[in-house]
Amino acid sequence: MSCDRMEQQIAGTLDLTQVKPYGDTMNDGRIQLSFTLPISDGDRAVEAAKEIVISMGLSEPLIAWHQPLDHEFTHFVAYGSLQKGIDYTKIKVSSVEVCVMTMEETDQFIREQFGRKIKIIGASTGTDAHTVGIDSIMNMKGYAGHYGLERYAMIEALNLGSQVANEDFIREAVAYDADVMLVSQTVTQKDIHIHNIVELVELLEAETLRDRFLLVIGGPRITHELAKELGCDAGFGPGKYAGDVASYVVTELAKRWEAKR
Ligand code: B12
Repeated sequence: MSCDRMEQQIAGTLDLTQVKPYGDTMNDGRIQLSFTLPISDGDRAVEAAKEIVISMGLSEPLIAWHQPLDHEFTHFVAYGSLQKGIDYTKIKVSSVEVCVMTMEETDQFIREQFGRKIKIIGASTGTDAHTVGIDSIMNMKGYAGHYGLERYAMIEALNLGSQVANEDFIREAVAYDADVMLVSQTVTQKDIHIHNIVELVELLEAETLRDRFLLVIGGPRITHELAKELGCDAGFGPGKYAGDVASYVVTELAKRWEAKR
């Protein structure tokens, strides 16, 4: 079947105002989920798992797999069908909108627009000990085939590592004369990431430094929307790499420089 033909068929059955999960056929609403119950494995446990699936608003529950984790806990893989769809046409998200450039294009852009290297400082701040996220953006090697900022000829990158106090981060950023501050936040227990970022923004504001830096945050539960809400310039989550950040940063800095001229 040609792609056009397939698209027509999908167009005939797919209603974007009522989108449901796809299992075997369009609109069947079939989903797979897994969970653990604090009960012993057995026939009663399987029945309980089916009721859990129904209590989630799913119909046609099927327990495809169950296994005791120990005497009192059982893990289940279940299927069920969702009856209600969602209106995809009404969904709006706020995300960083920028044309992503290659490393070479970014370097060339910096040469032409600024005539000097752009300085970027980064850290995983507060008590957060996770470094892999900030390393993946900043380190030479990068992540998943995407080189990090240290590799860019026209970017000077300083990675302070993890557990950097906000006060120290600001002091280092000033001493480095950074253009951009990058913050990584991985732990989100008790909203620690939010408190941490709010504190950083407040400290920057108190020292009238907020406008001096482009402030970009990232991490597994960071969205652009959240970043803006917290007073940052941009936010990046999973699936974003050095190229996305570099492209955003240089484009935004160029806009600001242009506005000041
Ligand atoms: C490795 C790891 C550790 C290692 C960290 C080693 C290191 N040097 O980083 C160690 C063992 C030390 C560790 C410790 C802890 N961990 Co841990 N850890 C993980 C694990 C397995 C992987 C994280 C990771 O490296 N991901 C890979 C990176 C590349 O992904 P990423 O961070 O999302 O980064 C991407 C984007 O988010 C984005 N990004 C990230 N940062 C930035 C920054 C900027 C500026 C930008 C633009 C983009 C960006 O770009 C990256 C590439 O796309 C996760 C579970 C998991 N599978 O995710 C748990 C996890 C993150 N850890 C967790 C916890 C709870 C802890 C501990 C608190 C455990 C404990 N009780 O001691 C401690 C932390 C102590 C502390 N003070 O922080 C929880 C966090 C739960 C939560 N939501 O709060 C997780 C989710 C595990 C879990 N399911 O419970 N951990």
